[in-house]
Amino acid sequence: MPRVAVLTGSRSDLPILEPCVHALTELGIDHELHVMSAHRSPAKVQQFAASAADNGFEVIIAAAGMAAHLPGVVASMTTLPVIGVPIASGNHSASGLDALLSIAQMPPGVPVACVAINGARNAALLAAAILALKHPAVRESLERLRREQSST
Ligand code: RP5
Repeated sequence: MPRVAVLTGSRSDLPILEPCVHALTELGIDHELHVMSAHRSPAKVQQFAASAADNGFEVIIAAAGMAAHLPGVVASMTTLPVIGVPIASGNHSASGLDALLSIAQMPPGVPVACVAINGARNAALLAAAILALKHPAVRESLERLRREQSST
């Protein structure tokens, strides 16, 4: 089965990522969740990102708040698609607008797809859409989910 890496900059981000993990599970997509910070543990980020493709990951979801450089740094070290989730983190952030701009405003050459502030579920669904191009089982799961949400 395809594998998705879900990375986030702090343990404090984990509650916001629950809908992402839930959706990946719901869709039957294997995933791993890791906490690593582009500024507090850059060596860990480099080690993970540079070897992610060789380790069988097909999409990376990277979440961060405030300066939110994790998604861009990860994207600089891999050609795997990277989906960024801007986090509105506690009392420190500018309501997540800081992270949104940091993630969305990647300079040309190293793209990061960006979902809404705290848009963790959509990050999972976008990862599924990418995987569905290659994995029929994921496409079927995604189509089923769309049918279900259309009927409510
Ligand atoms: C970012 O800084 C993290 O992604 C988090 O959203 C924010 C605050 O981190 P903590 O101080 O809560 O660890 O790197």
